[in-house]
Amino acid sequence: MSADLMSTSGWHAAWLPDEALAPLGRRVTAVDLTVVSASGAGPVVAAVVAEVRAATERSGGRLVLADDDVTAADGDVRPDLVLVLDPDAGLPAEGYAVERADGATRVTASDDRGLLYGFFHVVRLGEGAFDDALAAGTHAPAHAVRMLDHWDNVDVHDVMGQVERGYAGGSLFYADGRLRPDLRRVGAYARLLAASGVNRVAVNNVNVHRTEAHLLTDRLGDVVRLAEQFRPWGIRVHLAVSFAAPMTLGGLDTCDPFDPAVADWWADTARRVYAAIPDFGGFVVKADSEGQPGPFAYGRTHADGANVLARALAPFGGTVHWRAFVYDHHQDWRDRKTDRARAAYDHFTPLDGKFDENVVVQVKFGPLDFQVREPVSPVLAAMPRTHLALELQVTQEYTGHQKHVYYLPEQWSEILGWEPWADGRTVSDVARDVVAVSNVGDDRFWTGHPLAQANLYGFGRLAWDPALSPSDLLDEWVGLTFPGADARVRDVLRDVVLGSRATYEQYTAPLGVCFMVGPGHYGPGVDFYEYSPWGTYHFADRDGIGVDRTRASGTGYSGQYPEPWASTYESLETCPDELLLFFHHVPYTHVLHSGKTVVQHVYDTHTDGAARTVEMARRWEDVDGLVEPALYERVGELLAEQVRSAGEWRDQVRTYFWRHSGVPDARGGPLY
Ligand code: GCV
Repeated sequence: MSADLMSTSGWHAAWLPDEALAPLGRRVTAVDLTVVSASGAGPVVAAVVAEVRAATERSGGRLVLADDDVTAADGDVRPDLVLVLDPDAGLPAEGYAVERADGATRVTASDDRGLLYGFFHVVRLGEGAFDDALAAGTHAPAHAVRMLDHWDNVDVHDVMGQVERGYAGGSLFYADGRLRPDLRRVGAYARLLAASGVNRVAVNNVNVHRTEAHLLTDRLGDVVRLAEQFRPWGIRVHLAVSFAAPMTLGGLDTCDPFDPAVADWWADTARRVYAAIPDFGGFVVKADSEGQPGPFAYGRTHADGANVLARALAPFGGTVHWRAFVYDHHQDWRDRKTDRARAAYDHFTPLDGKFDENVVVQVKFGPLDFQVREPVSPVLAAMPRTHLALELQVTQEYTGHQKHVYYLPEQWSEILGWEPWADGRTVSDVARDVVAVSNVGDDRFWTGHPLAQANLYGFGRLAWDPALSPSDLLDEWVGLTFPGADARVRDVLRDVVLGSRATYEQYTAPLGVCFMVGPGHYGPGVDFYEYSPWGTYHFADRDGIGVDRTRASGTGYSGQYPEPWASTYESLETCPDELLLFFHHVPYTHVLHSGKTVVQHVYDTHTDGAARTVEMARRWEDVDGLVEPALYERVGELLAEQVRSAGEWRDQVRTYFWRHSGVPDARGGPLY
């Protein structure tokens, strides 16, 4: 462990400690801007050059800036690494080619961001980047838009705080009701994101409150300043806007998308935004959802609503990310017909083909809300004539509030690789963009739980290459974050982190039951949502449990899937165990494919999952003295909380099933 894991700035260096750049920094790197002169190359190239300069100054290597043939540029100095920006190289946007020849590694890109990502590719490889066995290849992102949405408020919200669903302290951007005067940490954040592959950031909460609405107009200067921090790292900023802005900010008496004055207001506003931020990314909109205004008030569709904003942005190349998270949050638990899971599909699929080219419909990965286990949203398979974004959550709203170790790439790679038609086409193939809600705050470790950094890093990397395995990704993150650490650190981290998604699922809501969470979405609350207006999730009675979402006898939700999934989910015979209670209401004694009854499965998984957290906490003690003390202590404290909380989950869920079913635990564990 080294003290430099904590940078002198006071925040943790995450996956870019100086040591991680040392293999490059010890060598001679030539940056070849033959075609694009260094002065005309722009801020991204300048950032790459500054990175190389800083790394070589720290570690004793050398930077050679060449504007012609670099091998001859500096007498007899032969570069170990040549970074080439050549717009005529014919490489894909943001992509780069890597090759090793004559004792030098050469990275070529056709655009500045390609150069940036090529540079970080070299950093990731460490010493391996200078190995003559280095494989040649071209790398390019699978998704052109890899975006983090911040649910940050400027003003502290009375219920949701500074960052809605944030578990890592305050906002990096805002404090005391305004933009932070010192934005150096935002620049450091942007650099970390660039190294992971993220290229877009939305800088405010999709629930746009009064103060935040003004970021679009008279507080636009704040967005300008944020964009300045992100720009050198190839990241464009987006803004969440309120559909009612023409009224609340513009003084109009309507926000009807068919009213010409409304369209003019949006067009004029977009013009002003682009005058101030020429590379502005666009708007993110939550409309007709959980109290946010939207086009329904005027009898218009979501396509009508999205398109009026899209037309304002189109002349400048901007995009509207329009969220499909539209459902009735004033349900009556007595009404057994309404099924929240159906809502996004019912609202949006009839509009397929009606959205403008620069609208992206942003779809949560599941039909409900970022649960531990949901089927993948059928909307993703049902809008072939619409650009779609897959929305994930890095912030651990339902997955342990960054107090529990929950390695999200294990869930995301399952989702990205899911085949809606079981024919080789994946979710990653149908979703043009990949978006996730950020898990970052002003916490010293950025993410509250230091190990949750692996989720943030993993998001960018998977959005770039969905085929990366979560296990390889973890090794990559460990290699960068703990460079030169004792081999035991890697082994312990693998033991603690890999499989943590399955462990969390074991001790929380079983078999695809959702929302068994308590207030704030933390800890067990088996019936907390059951009689609430937000939807009903398990229908447990003395005979059985689960939501009947079949076409035959239930809400018909299974019919929203294409084949073979519509039939697979419909039938008790073929429905996968882990989703059984999402699709079916069954007796407690129903026998799973695993051979266990539902109730015994619940008893066993909860006992085993909670026991596993004890092992995780024990295993962490093996790195005492091998990692920075502050990080060791933080993880240790949080693991203790995870053990406590998992025990609470275990006892409440097991006891609930015992009291409802009357079936004893065959393994004889305690029931209360
Ligand atoms: C930003 C869930 C969360 C809300 C969030 C909403 C959304 O309902 O609990 O805090 O609001 O999702 O995605 O818009």
